[in-house]
Amino acid sequence: MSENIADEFKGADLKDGRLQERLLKVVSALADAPAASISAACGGWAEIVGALRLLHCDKATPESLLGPHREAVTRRCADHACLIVSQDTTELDFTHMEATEGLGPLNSEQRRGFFMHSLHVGSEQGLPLGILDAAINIRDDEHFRINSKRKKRPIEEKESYRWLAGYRKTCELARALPEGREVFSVSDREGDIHEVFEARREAAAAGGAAAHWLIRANQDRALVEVEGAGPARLFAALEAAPVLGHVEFEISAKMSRVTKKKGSRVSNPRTARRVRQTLRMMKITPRPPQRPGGGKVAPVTFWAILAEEENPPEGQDPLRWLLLTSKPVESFEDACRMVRIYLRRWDIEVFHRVLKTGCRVERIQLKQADALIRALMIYVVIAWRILYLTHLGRRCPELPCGSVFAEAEWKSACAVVKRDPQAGEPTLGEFIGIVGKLGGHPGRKGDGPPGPQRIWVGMGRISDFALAWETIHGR
Ligand SMILES: [Mn+2]
Repeated sequence: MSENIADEFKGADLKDGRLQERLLKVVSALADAPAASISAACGGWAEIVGALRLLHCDKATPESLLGPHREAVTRRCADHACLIVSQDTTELDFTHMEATEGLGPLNSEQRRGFFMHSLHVGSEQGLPLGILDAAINIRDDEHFRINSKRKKRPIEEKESYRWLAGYRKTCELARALPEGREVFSVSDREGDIHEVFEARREAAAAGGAAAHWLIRANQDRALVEVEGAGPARLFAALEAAPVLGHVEFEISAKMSRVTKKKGSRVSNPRTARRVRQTLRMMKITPRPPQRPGGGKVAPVTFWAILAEEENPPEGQDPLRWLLLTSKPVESFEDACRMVRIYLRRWDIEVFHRVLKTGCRVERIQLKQADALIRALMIYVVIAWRILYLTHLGRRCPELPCGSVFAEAEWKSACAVVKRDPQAGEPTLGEFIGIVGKLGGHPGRKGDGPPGPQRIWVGMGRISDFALAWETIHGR
């Protein structure tokens, strides 16, 4: 259960034995005493960054740094029947870190930074298993200038290749798993690209397992006309389809916060509520797009589900998603399952939030973008560990907390919070409550368990307590 953070970096192929040793030393210094596991990583990240200053070395590529973690993800995945790989892009803004060289424009030339396209892997039940990929894209200034002047082909369109690359990496994971595992690649509206629809057929033709895809539709695609069928456009066709039934789920208020883009108008903040959506479903064949050069693109047949909230509370926008999937949807239950899998996509938003707000990666001060990216690869793993721990605290609260935390951590924190240095070992659930409390979670009835951000802050404090504890009591 207590997987060590150092294990996530063991065997990093840095093509330099000394560098490799240094990386492991840094990471395992944190993983040994005083803080054996998670808070080691949290409390000691200044140390990691310090060490990364030494890693201004081309041999430590982002690929090689994340390699062992990726292997650990694959190993963990083998224990689960269904894996959900969500992909999404997040912007990392270093505009105010003037000293950093090698950054690119974000949505304007004045805003500097880069983009990260992540692949977050979780089980169908929501256990976070790791980050399969974190691909960095630094925009080229000249290219950006030409593109924004011409307004002919937005730069985003060219960058849409990342969704296809993400799907292919998800297929690689599917092929590396034991037989019988089901793997889904999930994305929001940005990922609505015909190339991805085609890619499953390509992957299947290449032999071995291929991942399914589940994508929220963005384009109102023209459909191949079928005699006697209804309207020939995607959205109208789904609206005209018969009602299959209703699906219900809870959403939290936070689910709207991160979807707003910087500088854009913020719509009604969403309230936490129970959502009831009406489901409609259809098998569809969109008309394939025209490719430059007139090459023929074969049509692809797949399934579409319209999930629509009919009675949202006053002042709230209805939740309405049109979902596309390669997974055959043959029943009402199948359609409900696709909606639930789509809801799991939320986990990647939380991951990005922990990375940015919790780990504050946008405040890292390093002279070169390359070094920044190396540091980021380590924070990616640390952010995942926070989510993993938060999840375990909720799902396995009865575990003894010593299975995840070092003795000095739980003993010192209990001494502070309970004002009783002799307190016995709490359960994981109870201890996560204590961590949250130290992180500013009010912990009143009805507040629910603490979220990853509170856990993050609480961990930082506990690592200091643990250090003091060890100084007084010895190891
Ligand atoms: Mn997105």
